[in-house]
Amino acid sequence: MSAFHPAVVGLARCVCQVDRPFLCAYLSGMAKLPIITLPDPLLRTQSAPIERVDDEVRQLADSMLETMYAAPGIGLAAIQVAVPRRLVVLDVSDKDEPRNPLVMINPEIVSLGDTLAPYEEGCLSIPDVLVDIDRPSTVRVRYVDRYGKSQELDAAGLLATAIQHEVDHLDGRLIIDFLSRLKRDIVVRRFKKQLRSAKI
Ligand code: GNR
Ligand code: NI
Repeated sequence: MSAFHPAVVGLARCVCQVDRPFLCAYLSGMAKLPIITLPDPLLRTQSAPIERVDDEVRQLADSMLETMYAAPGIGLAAIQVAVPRRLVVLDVSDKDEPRNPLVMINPEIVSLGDTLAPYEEGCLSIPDVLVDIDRPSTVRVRYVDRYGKSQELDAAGLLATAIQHEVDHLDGRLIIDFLSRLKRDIVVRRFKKQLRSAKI
């Protein structure tokens, strides 16, 4: 079996360059993308910074937003659609409110508040698992927006939690890493077993 997710192989093949998945996604007119799940080893990779915000990056961001809304989810990191680049999308608005899509390129946590707040976190790459995590309740994040402009945002509440969750993805960190080793191993084994039974 290939070490890469079929989506990546497909993207790579279309221009024969693993480095340009954005262009490939754009050319293939992709909209809703497949979300990779545990135990896919890609989820543990360190994502690389985006050097230039071009139409391909914006197209990928739009496809990720569409994927996130369809899931539905409140955030999505590019690695979850098998693209190891530092790009995340977020929208924590209620479903009866207007949409408030956020695109963050190369997000960096500038500072974290010193009070922790608990939240029961889920992850689209680890379906049906919830993990209680205490994280700083406020965060200041610096990022590049879809127009290539540097931005700084102070977030609190669910947005602060989601930003930290997404930045963790870019560094290959998952919510199960906040569990004890025993509990984490149980979850990982369950997903490995599911994958085996799905293949037979
Ligand atoms: O949809 C999601 N909900 C969520 C709930 C609590 C804390 C974090 C999240 S992010 C998650 C989508 C996801 O997996 N993003 O990476
Ligand atoms: Ni997640």
